[in-house]
Amino acid sequence: MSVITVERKILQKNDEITADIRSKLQSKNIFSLNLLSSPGSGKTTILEKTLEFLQGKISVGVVEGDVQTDNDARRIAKYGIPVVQIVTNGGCHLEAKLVADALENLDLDQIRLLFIENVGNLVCPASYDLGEDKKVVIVSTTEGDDKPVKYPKMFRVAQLCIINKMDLLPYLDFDVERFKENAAKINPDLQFFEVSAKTKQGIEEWVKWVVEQVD
Ligand SMILES: Nc1nc2c(ncn2[C@@H]2O[C@H](COP(=O)(O)OP(=O)(O)OP(=O)(O)O)[C@@H](O)[C@H]2O)c(=O)[nH]1
Ligand SMILES: [Mg+2]
Repeated sequence: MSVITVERKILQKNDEITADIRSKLQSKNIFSLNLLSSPGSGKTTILEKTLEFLQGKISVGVVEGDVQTDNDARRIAKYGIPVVQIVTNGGCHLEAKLVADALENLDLDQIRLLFIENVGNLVCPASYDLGEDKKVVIVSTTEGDDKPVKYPKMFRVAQLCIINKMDLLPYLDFDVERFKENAAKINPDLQFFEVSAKTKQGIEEWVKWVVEQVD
């Protein structure tokens, strides 16, 4: 009983900070995306390829979330864009307070598009809004096409779904149509992109969608 009460309070506090982040980003006219997936589905690699396409077009900022290391922030920094690494020290998701602190370290007047790469985890991050405009769930073909029904909350809260590692399809049992059907059972409004961050297949279409949101 008391555990449930504490959990509700934590989420309530998160929602309060989320509202502050949302109004701050709106006042600066910044469009923001929260990238969510299991560990290793390709969040950072998709981000890297996206930044290649966006270079010189839109000013981007990135908040990286990881349990340990600043590896991902270093990968993103190579593109010469502002990036802040949050290390959760064991925490399995980003919370609004952490993102609010990270945003203090970015010059929001210089950014039109903000990516937040969440901690790799298909469960906990689904419960924490971060003040983002949209949530993007990324699933790679190596994970199996039943993930939407096994981890429904993530697919319920997301607006977009990127299916990554399409280049590996010939070696796997992953059925793209079955995956989409499973996802549609949870969230009929989910919009899909099929990409390979490795070969860049589908990245241009995804980037086009991103640019349209910012314009
Ligand atoms: N074959 C193939 N490999 C990929 C693709 N995208 C990413 N990878 C590989 O998958 C591994 C994990 O990619 P990351 O981009 O680091 O994954 P992530 O989701 O950011 O991982 P975490 O931040 O640790 O949760 C790396 O070895 C990538 O090179 C793809 O489209 N095809
Ligand atoms: Mg990563």
